[in-house]
Amino acid sequence: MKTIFKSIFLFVLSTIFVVSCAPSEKKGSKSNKGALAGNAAEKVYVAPGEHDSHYAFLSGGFSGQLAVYGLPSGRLFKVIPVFSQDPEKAYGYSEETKPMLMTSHGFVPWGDSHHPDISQTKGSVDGRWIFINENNTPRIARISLETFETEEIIEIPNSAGNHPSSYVTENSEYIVAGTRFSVPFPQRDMSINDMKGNFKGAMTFIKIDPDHGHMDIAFQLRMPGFSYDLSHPGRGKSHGWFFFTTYNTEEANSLMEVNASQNDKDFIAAINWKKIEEYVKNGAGKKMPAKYAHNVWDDNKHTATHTMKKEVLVIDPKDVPGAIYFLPTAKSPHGCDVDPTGEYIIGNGKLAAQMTIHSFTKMIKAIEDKAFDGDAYGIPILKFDAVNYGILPNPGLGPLHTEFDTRGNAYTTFFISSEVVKWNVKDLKVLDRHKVYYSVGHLMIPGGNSRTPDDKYLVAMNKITKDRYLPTGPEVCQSAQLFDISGEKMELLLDFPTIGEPHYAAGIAAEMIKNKTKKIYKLTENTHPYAVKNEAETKVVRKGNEVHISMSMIRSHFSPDNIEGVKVGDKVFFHVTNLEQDYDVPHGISMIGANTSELLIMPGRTTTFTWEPKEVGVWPFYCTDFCSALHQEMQGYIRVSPKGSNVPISFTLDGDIPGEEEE
Ligand code: RUQ
Ligand code: CUA
Repeated sequence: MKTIFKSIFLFVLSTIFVVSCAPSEKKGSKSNKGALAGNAAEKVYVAPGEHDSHYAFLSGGFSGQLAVYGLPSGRLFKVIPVFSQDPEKAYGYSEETKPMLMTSHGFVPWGDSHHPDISQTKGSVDGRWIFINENNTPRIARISLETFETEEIIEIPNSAGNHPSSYVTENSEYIVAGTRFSVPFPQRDMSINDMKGNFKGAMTFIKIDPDHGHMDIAFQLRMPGFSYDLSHPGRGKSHGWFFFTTYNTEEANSLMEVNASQNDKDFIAAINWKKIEEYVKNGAGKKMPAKYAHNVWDDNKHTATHTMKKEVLVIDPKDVPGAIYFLPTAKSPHGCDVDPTGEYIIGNGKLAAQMTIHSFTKMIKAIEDKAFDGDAYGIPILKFDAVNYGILPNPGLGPLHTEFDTRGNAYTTFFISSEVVKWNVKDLKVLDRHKVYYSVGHLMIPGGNSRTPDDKYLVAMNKITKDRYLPTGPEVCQSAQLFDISGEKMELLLDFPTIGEPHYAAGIAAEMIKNKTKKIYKLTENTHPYAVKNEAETKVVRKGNEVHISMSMIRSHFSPDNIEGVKVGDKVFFHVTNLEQDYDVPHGISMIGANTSELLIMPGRTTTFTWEPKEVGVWPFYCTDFCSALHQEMQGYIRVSPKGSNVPISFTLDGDIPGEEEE
C-alpha cells in the first residue's frame, strides 16, 4: 500500500517539477503577451482620477493583514492591519489598539490571515463587514467597511490551525471556524501516539449580531479527530447547512504527506446548523471551561477593550442525531464549494485529479432513505452513489478551489497544472481552460460565496511567479491575475503583485461601499478619556512618575509645543487628539527615541503612545504626515531634567499656557 502511494506521490512531485520548470513554460510566459487580446490594456485602464468598478480584498497570508485593491486596475489602496502590528498605522503599537492583539497566549503581534468573506443579506454580499480568519493562533476578525479598520477579534478555543474559516451564511447569521489540526479537546498533557480516537476537531459557529456585527461563539461541535480543510455554507435550498472537507480520516500523527493519504476516500461533513440551533434551544450541549480572548474596538472611545471569556457551549455529535452526516469524497479534498443555487457541493480532489460533485437534493433523499454505509464515530456515512451527482474526470492536475458565475459555470484552479478551468456544473463538461503563472491557489469572483456572483472578473492568486516580474532578490513577489470571464472564453487582462501571500479574496461592486465610507470622526462624539475638544483643554499632568500630556494637533502646530518638568525615569503618555474636521487630513506624531511606532491620527480621533526618556536634554517631536505647506514647522520640544530634579511641570504654546487667556 505504502509503496503504491509513494510512487503516486513521486509522480505528483515530478509533475510539479515538469510543469514549473519545463522550458516551454518560460516561452509560454513570453509568448503569452501575444496571446493577450489587443484591447486587454483598455479593459484594465482606469484613467487618472477615475474610479475602479470593484473593490477586491486580498488576504495577506503570512503578513497577517488584508489588502484592498481596485479592479480592474489592480491598484493597491490600503493595507488594513488585522492580526499583525503595523507601525505605519500604529496598530498594535498605540495604547488603544494593543488590546486587539491580546489572546489566551498573551500579546501575539503576528498572525496568518487566510480567507476574507463579506457579510451577506438575503444571499448577496451587502458590504457591511468583512471577516477574516487567523490560522496560527485561531482567531476571527471583523473589519468595518465604513472605516476599513479592524473592529473586533475573537479567539477560537479548542482549535488549532483555524483553516476552514471564516465563511458567512447567507444572512450573516453565523460565521464558521473549523480546526485544521485535531488536538486534545480540552487541551491536556498526553502522548502524541495516542492521538487516534482521542484528539477531536472543533467546529465553531459564531453568531453575528445583525445590528453591530458583534461576534459571540454560539456553540462548538466536538467532531472526530480528522483534519478539516475548507468549508462553505449552503445557500438557497441548502441554506441552514454547512459543508466542510476533511482529510487525514486516517488520524495519522506523523509523516502526514504519506500517512494521511492512505484512504481512497475522505469526507465532506454536512452539518445542519439550523437543526443544531433547535437542539441548543432545547438544552443540548454542555458548557465547558475554556479560555479565549474577545477584543472589541469602540469608535467613540477610540479604544479597544480586551476580555477573556471563560466557557463555551460544546456539543457532541451524538447529542444532535440527524444533524451531521459524512459524504464520501475523493481522497484528501481541499476546497469545499457550493454553487449559487445551493444544489451542488463540490469537493476539489487535490490528490485525486478529480472533482467530486455532490447533489444536495440527493443528499436529503439519501438521509430520508437511510442510505448509509456505516458510520464514523457514530456519524452516519452516506452511500457515495446515493449523494453523488457526478465526477468531473481529469479536468487538470491538483484541483484546489472553485468559484461560480450566474450562468451555471464553475471555475476551478489547478495548482499542479497551473491553470484555471471553466466547466459547466450541470453537464459536467469542460468549456475552457487558461494557463496561469504559476501554481494557482485560490481564485475569486466578486460575490463568489453568494447566490449572486458579480461575474465579470475573476482573480487568480498565484503562489509562484518566478520570471513574471523584475527580480527582487531571493524573495519573489506573489501575484494575482485578472481575467475577464464575461465571454465564452476566459481572457487574461492583467498581472499585479500582492502583499504577503494572498490565500483568498473577496470582491464587491464599488457602489456597495464607496458612498458610505467614513470621512472623519466627529469631535463632539469623541469619548476618549484623554480627548481634548479644543486647544484650551490641552494640558500636562503629573501623577507620580507618570506624565500625561493631553495634546492637540491641527494645521500646523501641536498644543502645547513646549513642555518642561519631565524627568529621566518618567513614563510619558502622549494622548493626542487631531482637532481637524476635514476629510483626508490626518496628522502624525513621533518622539525621538520612543520605543514604539509613530501615531497616524485621523480627524477627530485621540490616540496614545508612551515614551520613557533615558537621557537629560531637550528632545524634539514632530508631525510625521505631510499635512500642509507648513508641515515641516509642525513640531515641539520636551525638556528632560535629571531624576530628582525640581523643575516643575509647565506647558506652553507661543509662550502662553493653553486656555489661560480665556479665564
Ligand atoms: S487554502 S493553505 Cu485557502 Cu487553498 Cu490556505
Ligand atoms: Cu501635521 Cu504634518
